[in-house]
Amino acid sequence: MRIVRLALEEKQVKYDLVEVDVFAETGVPKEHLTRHPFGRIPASEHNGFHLYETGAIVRYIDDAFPGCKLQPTDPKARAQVNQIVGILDAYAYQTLIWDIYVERVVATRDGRLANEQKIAAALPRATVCLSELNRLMDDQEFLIGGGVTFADLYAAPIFACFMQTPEAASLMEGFEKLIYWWQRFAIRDSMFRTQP
Ligand SMILES: N[C@@H](CCC(=O)N[C@@H](CS)C(=O)NCC(=O)O)C(=O)O
Repeated sequence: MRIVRLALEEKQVKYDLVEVDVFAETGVPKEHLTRHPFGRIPASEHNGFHLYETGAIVRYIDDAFPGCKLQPTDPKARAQVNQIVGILDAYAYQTLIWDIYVERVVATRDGRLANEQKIAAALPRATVCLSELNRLMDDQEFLIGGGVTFADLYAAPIFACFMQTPEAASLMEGFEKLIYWWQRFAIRDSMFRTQP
């Protein structure tokens, strides 16, 4: 959901946020299933046009509203953005968020023991994710190209959580480009304005 909010903020599109707790003990609120039949977030509505699925929503925002373009027009840069988005969705989200952040930070907050086996098993996968992001990114302020793209918007919410874990310090060692990117991106206005 933060990815969609970041896209709106970066393009300076005004929006109303409706918070839905899809993890509620009582289950996904019934009325939310009309927005998202699979009971997930995010879902969006613009002038009666309803969407769910992050990829569809952010592409619609980028195409339908003025402001900075979040996808490069150069075919190679565009493909690189899509590749990074794919890596984040398919591998980094599960590994860095569910296997490491949720077990290390959320579990403690919820008063349960971390699943150390799950964390240990995730560490090599985390290294592959981080090393690939560091290798594939440009040597600039943003992951790909000279401006914000979907690559940054998909990566930033994951890093905002993962960097809170004690594991992050050693896992990030040596990935200088990625460290520099995160230092710069973490302090953008859009990040402050979308803090959970
Ligand atoms: N393919 C969906 C995935 C959305 C998704 O999994 N959202 C998470 C929150 S980040 C969720 O709603 N999880 C609730 C659940 O797994 O029950 C998308 O890209 O929008």
